[in-house]
Amino acid sequence: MTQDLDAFWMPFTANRQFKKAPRMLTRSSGMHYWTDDGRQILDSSAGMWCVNAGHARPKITKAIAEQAAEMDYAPPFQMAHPKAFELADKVAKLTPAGINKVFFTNSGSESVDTALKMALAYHRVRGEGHRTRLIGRERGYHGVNFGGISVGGIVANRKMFGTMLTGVDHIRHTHDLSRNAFTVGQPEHGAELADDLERLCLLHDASTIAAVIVEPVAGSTGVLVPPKGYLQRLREICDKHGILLIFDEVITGFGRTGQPFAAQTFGVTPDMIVMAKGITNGCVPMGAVAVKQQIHDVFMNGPEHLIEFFHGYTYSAHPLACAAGLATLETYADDGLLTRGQELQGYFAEAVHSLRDAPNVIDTRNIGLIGAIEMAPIAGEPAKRAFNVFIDCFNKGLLIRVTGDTIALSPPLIMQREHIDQIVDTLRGAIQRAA
Ligand code: PXG
Ligand code: PLP
Repeated sequence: MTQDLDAFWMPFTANRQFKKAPRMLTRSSGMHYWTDDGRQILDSSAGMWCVNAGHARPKITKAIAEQAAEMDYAPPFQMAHPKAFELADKVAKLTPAGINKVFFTNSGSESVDTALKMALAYHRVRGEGHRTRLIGRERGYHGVNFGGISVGGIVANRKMFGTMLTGVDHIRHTHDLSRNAFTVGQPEHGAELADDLERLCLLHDASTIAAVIVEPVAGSTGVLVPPKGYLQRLREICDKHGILLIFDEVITGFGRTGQPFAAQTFGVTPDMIVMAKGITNGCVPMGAVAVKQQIHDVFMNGPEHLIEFFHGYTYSAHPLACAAGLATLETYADDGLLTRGQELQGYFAEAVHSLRDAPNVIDTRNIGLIGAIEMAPIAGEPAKRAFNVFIDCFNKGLLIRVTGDTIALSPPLIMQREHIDQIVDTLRGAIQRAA
């Protein structure tokens, strides 16, 4: 390796380990990456849950190139460009009925903080400024900005950073291997965990709570599938107490669970949907918050020449991102990808659960085209076993994501059965060698 790796402080990476034995990707197409030494790597994580249509799709790369040549940038404050409206309209048509206003950001983290600010401001504009509390969930991941780590529930992402947002509380997570291990699809047990929100309503008084934010399927903490009835129950409690329900669909959006959004898969409509990643197939950074009409409408008062919501980013609705987003949604439609999970999830589930008898596997779980294999940690060395499996797989031509001792699978939605077979065969070998 002749390249100097010194200056780049890598995000969420074991920097010293990486720089001793770098894993460099230099090209991608369809289901695959290629490394700097020319090896083909099967992508079982859609990059990082974002390349849902597979890599280097011609329609998308062409749209980005053309947009860059035609208009590189347009100010999004008090100015606009046509593709921003076109993309907002197309995104709104994919979300559940009633959710039809779209605010653009550049990432999932920015979308989360945007949604939290919208929720607080919404109540204030309505004369309920006493609703200042935000409720998250243990093991939730909502990005890395201060709002997101405050409502998030991952200890390592919070403990180094001092005081979080005040007035935040958390409901319990739903992960329960004692009752639900090796469940295919949604777990039977745990709907009652939603009642933990009632506990917080009693503790704080519901009139102080602005919003609850949850991932329909928690991704980053190891694929936690919601128990049957759980999300319905959360919705009921929020409705009863006038609390906004925010779904963070950064990983579940754009076809991952067999519908455009997990809200549709689970039949529960939140008040706001946070999205990112798949909105541009990961090609250009972009995020968005989609909200119900009435949330938007309460802001539309006061003198018409005044700004209604004091929030936005230099790169909100960036022309390259909008061009990529429009081409991405066309590509999803061309290939039927937003519902393709429905035909493939049975085969995928069988493959994932076939690993239940591999050494040290303590759970296998799945929903749509998301799979997870949880392994018992090596005594005294949490996360080491999964990391060993990750390195072994990479050396054998497979890219996986691991979190703690859980392997998370979320391949591009274009995958064929033979890719699923290769993923599971490679994993089985690596898990055996990690025993
Ligand atoms: N919310 C959720 C539910 C996410 O999964 C974010 C917010 C933040 O998005 P940005 O674009 O700011 O990273 C995410 C991101 C993994 C993994 O392997 C998942 C994410 C990011 C990195 C790794 O589980 N999700
Ligand atoms: N910091 C400074 C000094 C700025 O001027 C701006 C934007 O104008 C920002 C931060 C925020 O940057 P962005 O809009 O890209 O989030």
